[in-house]
Order: sequence, then C-alpha cells, then structure tokens
Amino acid sequence: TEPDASSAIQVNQLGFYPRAAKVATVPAGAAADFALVNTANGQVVYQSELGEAKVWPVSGETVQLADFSDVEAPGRYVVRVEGLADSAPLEIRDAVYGELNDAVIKAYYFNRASTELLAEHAGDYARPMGHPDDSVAIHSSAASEARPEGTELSSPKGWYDAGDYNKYIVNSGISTYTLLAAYEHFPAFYRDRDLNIPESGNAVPDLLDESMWNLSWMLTMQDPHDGGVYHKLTTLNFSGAVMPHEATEPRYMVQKGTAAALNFAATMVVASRVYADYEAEYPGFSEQALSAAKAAWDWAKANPDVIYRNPEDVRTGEYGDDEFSDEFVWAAVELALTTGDQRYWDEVELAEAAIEVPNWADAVGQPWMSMAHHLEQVPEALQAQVKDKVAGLAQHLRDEWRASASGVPMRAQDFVWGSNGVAMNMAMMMLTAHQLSDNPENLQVAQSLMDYVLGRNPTGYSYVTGFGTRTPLHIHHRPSEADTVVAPVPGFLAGGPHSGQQDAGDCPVAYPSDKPAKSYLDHWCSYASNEITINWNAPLVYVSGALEVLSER
Ligand code: G3I
Ligand code: 9MR
Ligand code: CA
Repeated sequence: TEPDASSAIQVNQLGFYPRAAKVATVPAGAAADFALVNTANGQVVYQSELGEAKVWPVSGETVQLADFSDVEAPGRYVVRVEGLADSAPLEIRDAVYGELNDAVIKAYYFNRASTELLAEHAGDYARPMGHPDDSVAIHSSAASEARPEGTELSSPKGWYDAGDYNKYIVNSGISTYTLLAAYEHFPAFYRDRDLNIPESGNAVPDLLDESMWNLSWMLTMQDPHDGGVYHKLTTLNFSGAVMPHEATEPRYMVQKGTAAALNFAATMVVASRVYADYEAEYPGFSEQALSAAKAAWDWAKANPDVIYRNPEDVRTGEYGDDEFSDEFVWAAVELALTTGDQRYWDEVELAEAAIEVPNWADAVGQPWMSMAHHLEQVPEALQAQVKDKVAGLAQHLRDEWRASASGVPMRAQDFVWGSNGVAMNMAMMMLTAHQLSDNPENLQVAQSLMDYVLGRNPTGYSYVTGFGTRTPLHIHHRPSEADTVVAPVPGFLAGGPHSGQQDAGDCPVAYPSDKPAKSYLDHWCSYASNEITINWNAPLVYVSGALEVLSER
C-alpha cells in the first residue's frame, strides 16, 4: 500500500539531466541525513545532511530539502531517509524529458476534432470521428446583417479545449502561441521528432503539423465581412461523459469579442512568421495568416471594449476576460516584430506594460517572451527595457523560490483552477529569463517547477498521465472517462490542487484536504482539480523541450 503522501519523500518521478539541480522534499523530523541509493546494486552513492526544517504554508507541512545535485552518474536511484519509506525511483540521464515532451504534444492529436483517430496513430485510443463541425449555426448573439441567426458555417478541425468538446478562441490562441514559441525558440530540437501523427514523415516538424490542425480551424472563426472573431464554437450545454462521436448536440458560433480578436491576431501573426519557412507544404498560409491578423487587429481597434459574457442559453465555459490592455500590447508587439511596421510599436508603451506569469485571461508574458527572443527586431531604445523587465520578474520568482520551504516558487495565490498550468507558465518565464542572462538560478527555478508537477509536491502525484510512478487515472476528460481503456489518454497535465473546490457539490467523495497544495481529487467528478486543457499542456511542452535543450549544453 502507498505511504500517506504527507509522510512520504517527494521527488520528481521521472528524474534529471546529469548536470541539473536535483532536490527531493523530505518530511521533517525523521532524521538529519539522507542517502541516494542506486537501485541496480543497492549501493549508497551519496550521503549528506538535510537542509533546514521549514513550514510550507500551502501544504501545512514542515519539510527539509535533500540536495543531491552533485550526483551526475547516469542511473536509477531512490532517496533514502531513515524512518521513512524510500522515495519513488528517479533516473539521472540524458534525454530524460524527451518522451514526455513527445507525449505532451501527442495529447493534442488525441484531442483533435473532426477526424477519426486510426489505430496506427492512436493505438488503444483509436476512435471514430467526432464533431465534423461542417454545419455550425450562427447563434442569436452573433447575428449580423451578412450572417443572420441560423446561418450555417463550416468550421472543422481544431482541438477540443479540454475534457469538454467545445472550441474556444481565447484559449486556443494562447495554447497555439505557446506551442509555436516552443518551436520558434528551439527549432533544432523539434525538427526531427517523430510523434507518429498522420502528417509524420512530411517535411514539416510534427509540432508544426499538429499546430496547423488548430490554426486552420481558428481561421474559420473570423467573419470575413468585418474581420471580427467569434468567441467560441460550442454546444449550449456541456455534454455528458460520452465519446466524441456520441456528442451530437447542435453547435453554435457565439458573439464576437475584443479578447478573441486580439488573441487571434497575436497568434496568427506569430504563425505567419513561423510557417513562412514551410511555404511549399502550406502554400499561401503565411500570407493568409498575416492578413487575417491585421483584419482582426483593425476590428479590435474599432471595437476596443466588447466583453464576452455567456448569453442566457449558453452554459459552457465562458473564458470571460474584461481587461484588454494586455491583449492589445501582445498583438501590437507581435505585429511589430513580424512586419517591422513602426505604426505598431507606436501602439505600445512598454514602460507601462505589465510583465507577469501569463494565464488565459492575462497575456502578460507572451509579448516579453517574443521580444526577448527577437531582441534584434525591437527598437534599440527599448531593448534595455525588455531585458530589465524580464530580469525583474525572474528576480521576484527567485526570491519566492529561495524563501519557499519546498524550494518551489508557488505561493497561496498561485493555487487557482489550473495551478499546474500556473507552475508551468512560471517555469516558461524563468526559461525566457535564462535565455537572456547567465544566472544559473533561473534554470534551477524552472527545474524546481518541473520537479513540482512531476511528483515533488504534497500529493505525491506526478500530474502528467502516464508519466511517473503515481499518476492521475481519472482525469476529467470525456474520452478517457467514456472509452473502454483503463488508463487515461497519456500526456495530459491535470489541472492540479487549489482550495476552490467548485465541484464539491458534484463529487461523491470528499477532497482529502483544504490546503491549497493538497486540495486535489483524482476523480472524474473533479473538473476543478482534475480536468486537462490545451492551455496547461502547452507550457509543459515549452518547458520540457527547453529543459531538454538547455540542460544538455
Ligand atoms: O478572478 C477571480 C479572483 O478575483 C478571485 O479572487 C478568485 C477566488 O476564487 O477567483 C477568480 O476567478 C476564478 C477564475 O477562474 C479566474 O482564475 C474563478 O474562481 C474560477 O472558477 C475560474 O475558473 C475557470 C473555469 O473554467 C470556470 O469558469 C478556469 O480559470 C478556466 O481555466 C476553466 O476553463 C474551462 C472552460 O471554461 C471549459 N473547458 C475546460 C476548461 C478547464 O476546466
Ligand atoms: O464537465 C465540465 C467541464 O469540462 C468544465 O470545465 C466545467 C467548467 O465549469 O464544467 C463541467 O461541467 C460541470 C458543470 O459545470 C456543472 N455540472 C456538472 C458538470 C460536469 O459533470
Ligand atoms: Ca486580458
């Protein structure tokens, strides 16, 4: 039987690159020392003192850190502390996150709408086509003279947002942007990976083929009559836990909004510059994406404050954002970087623009990531500002990391719906800082967050399905719940713990704890802590690929 997670040694259940920082979190009180034991021969390869005992308020636990960064020899190990059960095994080796990175991208393929998943690509998770989305009706909230209520449109492809089957532009935009950024920042790493998706084997990196599945859907969400973008393509209510092809309720295009237009614009203009290298395989796309982006930008300038709220009869995810200054900065920056047109730089006041860890409502990381990567395209007078702002955020997160009992910069306010996504977006910003500075601690903070989602946390779960010794089995993901395969679809990052417990009324079992970092339920009922989404997987793609590249230098 499994040890009570609160008295267990917490460790990254995949492991580490030989030269990475390597830390385990140990419940305080049992002993003063720890050992690292090679599981192949039972030999102790390293022994040292545990760090200072401190309380981690988000878990309520008193813990000590076991730092074995000095161990670089490849192998399989456990952390041993007298009086406690050995930790889960971990590996030290090159390419330790390679398969994880592949699977976390492949998860998007498993969430494709409008296509059958064949056994040759999907194995046990093969399934019939769901949601052709070839006759989607204009909802009353989206009716216009050119497209009255009931007008039927074709809007196929795209990824299901999450455990539900709807397709939301805001969340699609940030997710696709993050995948494109992963490619843009580390192209050599992604060029030859083989994900075994239908497009594998063509001349385009699989990550870009997969992203194209969603980009081609996004283009259909723009109204060609005015450049505006519908907020989402949705049923009126969430479906039950059925397979995609059994979820056949009518689908609608709902109201346009400023957030959708700007997310669309920013993402399309990034796509335009990324796919310019793949004109032969995707002819015309780069140009089409750029003009779509410009039209959406113009619509947003003319309609700068259209907040999307669900109409009375629509009860699916809202993704309601009411602050657009961040999305304006993001879209303007991407347009400026891609076109070089000074007009777009004139739209942004960088000194006043926020930099923070991004989430679906706050595009406060993306423009900085893009500028950091394309610094030579940023006007010279602004380059120092980009560096200073990124360094400032990194310093803030390093301070939190240093102060944290568990050596992870997650504070109480970071435990929201999708807290594991927060952790990965933090890591992504630290890796952005790492690319601009040579402070090795930036990489260490990113590593600490990777450790956190892969098991060095108070629940003892490695939160990625199929990766680790104790992983979620009952994610809130309709295909995983409805199919006949016991194991959930692999490569999905569960939302993670937080005290909101908005699903408590729908759950037949109680949460094990109210503490932010322990308030997690591996149960289908728990859409608030155990759903999966394209926007939480995306920064995990970025981070696992980046660590793979940067740790091996
Ligand atoms: O913004 C307030 C903040 O001011 C307040 O202090 C805090 C206290 O609870 O709540 C904050 O609002 C939260 C909001 O997310 C922003 O973080 C809400 O409580 C919380 O319920 C809301 O959760 C969102 C959830 O949908 C419910 O609407 C998640 O962020 C969002 O990721 C999630 O997205 C869903 C889609 O709607 C449908 N598809 C699946 C997807 C993932 O579950
Ligand atoms: O299943 C839905 C999930 O995909 C959404 O993210 C979540 C967001 O609110 O809502 C879930 O649907 C639940 C609904 O909100 C309340 N009744 C129970 C539904 C799940 O069974
Ligand atoms: Ca916003």
